[in-house]
Amino acid sequence: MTLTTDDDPNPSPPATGAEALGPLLHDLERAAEAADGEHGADAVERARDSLKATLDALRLTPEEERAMAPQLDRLRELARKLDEATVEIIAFGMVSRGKSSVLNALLGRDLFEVGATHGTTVRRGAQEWVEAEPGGFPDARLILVDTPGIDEVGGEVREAQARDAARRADLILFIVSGDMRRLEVDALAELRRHRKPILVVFNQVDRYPDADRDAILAKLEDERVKGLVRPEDVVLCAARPDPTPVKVRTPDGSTRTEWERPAPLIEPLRARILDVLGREGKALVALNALLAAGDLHAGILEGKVRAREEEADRLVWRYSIAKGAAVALNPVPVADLAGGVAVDVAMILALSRVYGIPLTRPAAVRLVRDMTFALGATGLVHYATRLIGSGVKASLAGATVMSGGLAAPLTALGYGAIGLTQAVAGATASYVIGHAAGTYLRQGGQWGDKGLKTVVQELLAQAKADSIVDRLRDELKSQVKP
Ligand SMILES: Nc1nc2c(ncn2[C@@H]2O[C@H](COP(=O)(O)OP(=O)(O)OP(=O)(O)O)[C@@H](O)[C@H]2O)c(=O)[nH]1
Ligand SMILES: [Mg+2]
Repeated sequence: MTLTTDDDPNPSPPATGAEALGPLLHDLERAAEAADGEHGADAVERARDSLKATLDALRLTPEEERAMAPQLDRLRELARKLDEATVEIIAFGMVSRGKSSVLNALLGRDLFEVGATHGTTVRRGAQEWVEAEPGGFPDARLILVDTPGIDEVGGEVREAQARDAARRADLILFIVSGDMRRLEVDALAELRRHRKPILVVFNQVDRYPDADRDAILAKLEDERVKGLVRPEDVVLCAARPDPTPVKVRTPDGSTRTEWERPAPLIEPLRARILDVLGREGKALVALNALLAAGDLHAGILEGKVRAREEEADRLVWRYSIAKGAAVALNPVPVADLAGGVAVDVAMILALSRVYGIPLTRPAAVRLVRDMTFALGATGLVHYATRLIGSGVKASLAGATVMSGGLAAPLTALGYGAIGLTQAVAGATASYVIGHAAGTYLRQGGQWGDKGLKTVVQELLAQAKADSIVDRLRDELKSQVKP
């Protein structure tokens, strides 16, 4: 007897859409190259095409569409963002570093709320930066995004919002106002891991005497952010300098001291942002969209796989119970515990549909036969016989099927009486056969390196270890009543 069914009509691999990831990753690499070179010009275009192809190739069922609506919305949003050439520039950092003030200074208007108390900004806010136009990327729509501080006490949700926004952003302005704290260095390192372009903005420099400022700047450029940002990406700024006393001459000729807020020092930052975007903007936007799309796509595929596995588990369980009940109601010799082959064949055909690998009935019959043989050899029969020998046998004489409790194949099998133990052994056999078939189908219709016998043995051992046998017995007891 053959133990493999690899000679079955060659089943096609499951239509998970996994193949769609190929081109996406390819484009990702090319966009990454473009970000380093001068080929950013058509990177946006390519990213957009790739994203659309990815969306088209997902081929989700309506249930999957519903279950993964948020991820799909994000993917569509990314496509839209590319269409509109939207560039998100986000202010990120600890509370009261001047995140909102920096954005206001860039805008030249106080559109974001500023406050001396920690935690003034409580949610993400966005404003279009209409006046700015990066040279090499004239059709870009620049959006300035404000976020809550990442360290606010009790502000875990806000912190999560800020981090999420940072992961979406195309360019991050990491605002500090002095030597960096541990938390800031860690956050910076995390953002770098997401391959985000970052400018470290040393704000509030008006508060430091020149010597202190230079010392902090040297430290920032050197030890603290070494390897995380280039020295030229650390920019000095005074977005909202403290008011200073100025002498004003009154109409009567005398002088009076008034407090006035000096003009912000923002030009170096503005120039640096536009310079970065002018040179790398398109490639950055393309790369960022593809990175995000890659994550989302992987998540969607995982979701598909998870949903499929859950459906397969439910299906195997249902058929196992049906099989147990079939055995309970039809006296079969102990040696033929897999009697009710019809149930197993129906189960495997149903499973093959779940995994998108069409199996013919003869192929399913052959699979069941081979697995049953391997199962017999692994001692399920002996296991059951031992149970029966030790007097566990519980007669279900005159059993009737509880209405609605069992799957359809059962009703065709008539009523009889036999021990619960045989029923449990039969159900366990189906359970193992079902999960073994799952392994076979998941591998695209192959047993793989382990081979059929090892797969079956391991699953049987696992079923015993997981008290599956007890659970099957409990459910059979409640479903088949004398
Ligand atoms: N001296 C000085 N003060 C500044 C500067 N920028 C901001 N500030 C002050 O710092 C305080 C906090 O500014 P915000 O812009 O609200 O800081 P934030 O980081 O947005 O704060 P949260 O929203 O609470 O996280 C305010 O009192 C600002 O006036 C600056 O360049 N120099
Ligand atoms: Mg703020």
